[in-house]
Amino acid sequence: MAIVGEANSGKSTLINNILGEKISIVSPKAQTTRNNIHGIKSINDTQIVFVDTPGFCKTKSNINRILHKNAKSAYIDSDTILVIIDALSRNNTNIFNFLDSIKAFEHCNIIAAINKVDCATKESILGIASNLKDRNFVKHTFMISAKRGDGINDLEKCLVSMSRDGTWYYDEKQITNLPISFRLAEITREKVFLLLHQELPYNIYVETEVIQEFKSKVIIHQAIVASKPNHKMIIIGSGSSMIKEIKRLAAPDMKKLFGGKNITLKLFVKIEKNWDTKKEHLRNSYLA
Ligand SMILES: Nc1nc2c(ncn2[C@@H]2O[C@H](COP(=O)(O)OP(=O)(O)OP(=O)(O)O)[C@@H](O)[C@H]2O)c(=O)[nH]1
Ligand SMILES: [Mg+2]
Repeated sequence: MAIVGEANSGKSTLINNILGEKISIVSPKAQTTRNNIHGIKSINDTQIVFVDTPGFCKTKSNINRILHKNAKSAYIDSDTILVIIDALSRNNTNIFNFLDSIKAFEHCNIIAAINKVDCATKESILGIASNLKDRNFVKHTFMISAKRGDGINDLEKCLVSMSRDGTWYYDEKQITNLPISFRLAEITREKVFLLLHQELPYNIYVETEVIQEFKSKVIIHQAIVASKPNHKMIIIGSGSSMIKEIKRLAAPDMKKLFGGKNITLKLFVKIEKNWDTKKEHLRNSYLA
């Protein structure tokens, strides 16, 4: 099943909460997620594959075009589409237009979740709920807080009840389809999203180049690939302060992926002009 919605509506937060482990990075900035990220949950004899997708956003960059293509490839073939609506958003026209555009998808169940009810006003929640009520092709509506976990059990129960017979795609214990190199790159990219601002986070990608795993420690070599020389300076920071901070925040998250082994993170910053238009770099950044 695909989780779709506008950028920043809480899709990745939801998938992490459902799985009980952080598989998809989260930030207060729009367009954090770039790929279709599979989170797998096996409950008794049912396996649900949740696909987190890049959020819709109206910028005209090349990356944005790729992100929309990625999201579409996830929901177009899904048996269930869960549309997340941000109750804190001032304008939900786009997401309702999207909902109406999938009305004719007769092959799949369409359900909706109004997210961030922990912070939203009653008026906003009820306004969205009433707009959803007018759309009878939306089979169920949930009010949730992806951050706090409110309403998530009911949502999961509903998904289990809608599941169809078929073979499992993944091993019972597997929780994601993502290779470790990608998960490590995403951890670093998340820290760049948290620490740096304006257009910079959108103009970088992170590539895990080497992972050396020993008995009690792991050495990870990564490149942060930027497109402009001044971005490289900002990422490094004065006296390397910024890159040190990125490492300081990333290493503990990486440690969890290696059963608590000590992490040495070696980060380098490279410049590749217009990387988002070059095939090789799009492949390295898992975008193509
Ligand atoms: N108050 C509140 N904040 C939330 C909730 N869910 C998510 N957030 C916050 O909303 C912001 C965006 O969350 P993400 O999970 O990254 O959103 P997303 O939909 O995956 O965003 P993109 O990847 O950019 O499409 C973060 O700051 C989250 O902490 C919620 O239930 N309540
Ligand atoms: Mg996301």
